[in-house]
Amino acid sequence: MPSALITGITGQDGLYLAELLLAKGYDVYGLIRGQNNPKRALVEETVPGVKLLTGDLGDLSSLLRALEVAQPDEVYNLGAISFVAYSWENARVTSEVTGMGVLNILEAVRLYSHDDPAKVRFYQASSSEMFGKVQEVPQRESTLLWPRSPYGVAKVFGHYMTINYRESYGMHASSGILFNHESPRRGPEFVTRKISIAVARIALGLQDHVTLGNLDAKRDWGFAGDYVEAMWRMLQQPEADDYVVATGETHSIGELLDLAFQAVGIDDWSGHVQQNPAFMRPAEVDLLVGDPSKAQDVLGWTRQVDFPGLVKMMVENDLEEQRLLAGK
Ligand code: NAP
Ligand code: F7E
Repeated sequence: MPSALITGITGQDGLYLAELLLAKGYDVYGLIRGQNNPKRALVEETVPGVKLLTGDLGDLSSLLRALEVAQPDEVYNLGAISFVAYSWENARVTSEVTGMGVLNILEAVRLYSHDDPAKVRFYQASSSEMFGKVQEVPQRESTLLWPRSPYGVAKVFGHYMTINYRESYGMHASSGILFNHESPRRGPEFVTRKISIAVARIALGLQDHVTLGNLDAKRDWGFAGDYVEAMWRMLQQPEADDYVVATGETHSIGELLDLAFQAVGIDDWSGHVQQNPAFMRPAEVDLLVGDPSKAQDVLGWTRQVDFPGLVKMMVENDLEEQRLLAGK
């Protein structure tokens, strides 16, 4: 039975990846931080087959201990401070976890695999935020990186460190440059989930409006369940490499609002949406849209859920959740 260790097990992608690997017969270990992590119960309930190990990406010795227990064939480094807006106010801690944390886990894997550098296959969760001020459209693996947020800068560090460990030590270390991917498990601070929760609550008469920032922002949004499949496929390749994972389509916040409100039968949402500069960012990324050709050709990966299907899935989930919470 192959074994895998996932950092970021309490996050959106950690849960989907754990489900995928358990279904494939893996022995799955998840790294969980803190003495009383509030999301432990969620992980235990959603993926009861996962064995939780305590550790933190900032603590090399905890990572070494986790590797010794899990004896993994594959390590998926999904742990990060991942909210871009937060990264401007907390640039230092974002750099330490999202950037230096990658060095810590790479170094732990290198030390653990000292007898055979390719013993463990390693996945790094890189991001389209690394493209920032985009240098070409669509963005592909060879596009020059120009990050526009402390989060993006930290991800660039982790991305190049992963490539450096592959080239320096012969590690099987791959980096997935994933564009935005969403789901009913998305954190409520991200715009898709913020909107799906608000629309559900508006439809149920629990609130009147939602306050957003830049409505002109555009993103290449896919479904997280599809994207963890690409992560796994990367680690099944004979050679480690880097891949863009995206839909190849871009949509605005306005289009997202159209679809979300349509899902609850509201055609004109103008009275339900307000704007507040507090949700604007010091710098925005430009036209983010990825070219997934390499992932399609080499990994045989294709997305299953399209943008309207994703928005409908999220709003329907939040209608159900908010109804239960409100006792309706
Ligand atoms: P997420 O829901 O925000 O999850 C982040 C995870 O990182 C959580 O489990 C969190 O644990 C953990 N974490 C935070 N600080 C840590 C630390 N010091 N040590 C160990 N773990 C720590 O993120 P996601 O959406 O699942 O994304 C997974 C990864 O892909 C992240 O690296 C993200 O940056 C990257 N990514 C995401 C997207 C996307 O659109 N979702 C796109 C590209 C790349 P706690 O619960 O304890 O805080
Ligand atoms: O913002 C605009 C905002 O916070 C999307 C992370 O997973 O994907 C994610 O980062 C857009 C931005 O995601 C609000 O200005 C408008 O242009 O949902 P988001 P993100 O910043 O794209 C990348 C690929 C990652 O790697 C990250 O980890 O939406 N926007 N109004 C707003 N965004 C938020 N959050 N809230 C608003 O009210």
